[in-house]
Amino acid sequence: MVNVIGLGYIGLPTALMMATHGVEVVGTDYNEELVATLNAGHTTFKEEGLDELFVDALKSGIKFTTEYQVCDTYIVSVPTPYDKLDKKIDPCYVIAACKTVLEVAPKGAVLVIESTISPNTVDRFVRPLLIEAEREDVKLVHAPERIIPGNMVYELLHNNRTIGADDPEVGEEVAKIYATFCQGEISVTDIRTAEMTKVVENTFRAINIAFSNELAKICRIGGMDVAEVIRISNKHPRVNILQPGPGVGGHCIPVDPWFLVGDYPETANFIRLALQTNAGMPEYVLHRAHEVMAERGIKDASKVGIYGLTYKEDVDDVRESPTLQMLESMEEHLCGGGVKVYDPWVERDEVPGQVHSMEEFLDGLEMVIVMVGHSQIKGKPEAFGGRILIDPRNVCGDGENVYKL
Ligand code: SAJ
Repeated sequence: MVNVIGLGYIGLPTALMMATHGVEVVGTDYNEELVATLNAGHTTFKEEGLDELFVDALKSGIKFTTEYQVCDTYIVSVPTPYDKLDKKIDPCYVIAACKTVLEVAPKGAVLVIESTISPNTVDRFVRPLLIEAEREDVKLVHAPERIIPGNMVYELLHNNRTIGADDPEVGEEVAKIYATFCQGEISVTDIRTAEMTKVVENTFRAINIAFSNELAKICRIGGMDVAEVIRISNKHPRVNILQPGPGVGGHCIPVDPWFLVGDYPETANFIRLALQTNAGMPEYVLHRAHEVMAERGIKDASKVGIYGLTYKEDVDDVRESPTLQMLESMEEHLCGGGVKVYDPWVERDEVPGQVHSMEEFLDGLEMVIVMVGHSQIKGKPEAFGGRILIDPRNVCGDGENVYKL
């Protein structure tokens, strides 16, 4: 039996996927409300294909509880909060979960950590727990996740995976559990390499996006269309530039590369610069909006609204979102407070000026900053009723009222 600890964005779909592929699974979360919701037959976040998978997993007998189970394999997928000032992860939840596992795990159990951790976290924080608890019989594994919000169910089935283990035989055993559903290639390696690959993958993406954001700025100064430049450059067989945008959000791409900068501050200069470039984009878009306001004679900031609050399209996750970063920087410049914000994916109240329908949002606005390209509006600029659009994600087509980055 597998006990998945932490039933959030990663743990829940992973537990469901295992359960629907013949693995006996119990999902554990310390949040009683979340467990009650799952036991009442409801999922806890929106994700393509998740509800269907949930129904199938219930039929396959998955159980949800707040208790840790006695079983052979534990998969820890609790969040790893990030200290914004320190630029380091805080492994407190991973440590707490591992400690509890060590209290209940039978001799020789396998403890798999799926949570994103910075390189050396297992050596620095988890291994000492085993020594302290006199539980060196427990076998440690790190199996970092790679699924992308918005396409999680598909990617769980199809992505390649990495399994880092002290003992390659244990790595192969864990690989067999993942192979029940994973159709990708599973690479077995050591724990430090697995920790590093996870951070490297997200750093690669952060740098690529930073490059395209810098290209957008260069093209603006040079009077060129960055989308066209990137489209044609990407026709080269060895070039694959990502898209510029209003900033980089989520709990991974703007966060994980800082682990390398934090641990290797003298060396990771290029990575630091990429992160700073991305972090400056919400401010750059705001500056662009002010330019257009001046050009179009809009003097009253209350005529400008922000569409999109999530960190990217068609997800309900707002963590580190460029819109939140922009609102923060508006507050610093004392021009925030009450700017209208609308996001069809976010029903809960997240920010002061938030409204909950497109109609209410557009009422009284002359200009909209389109921060997220949700399907609701992608390729449909008419959804904004002819208002002036600032379109940093290039999702509103061309027109005299559409201003790109
Ligand atoms: N973004 C751009 N331009 C692009 C692509 C993305 O500006 O061309 C922005 C998005 O709008 C968003 C941010 O970057 O604000 C991050 O979004 P994303 O879709 O690139 O990535 P995440 O954070 O949803 O998921 C990433 C993925 N990592 C990689 O692709 C290397 C995913 O596979 C990981 O599992 C996930 O991080 C994670 O949990 O680490």
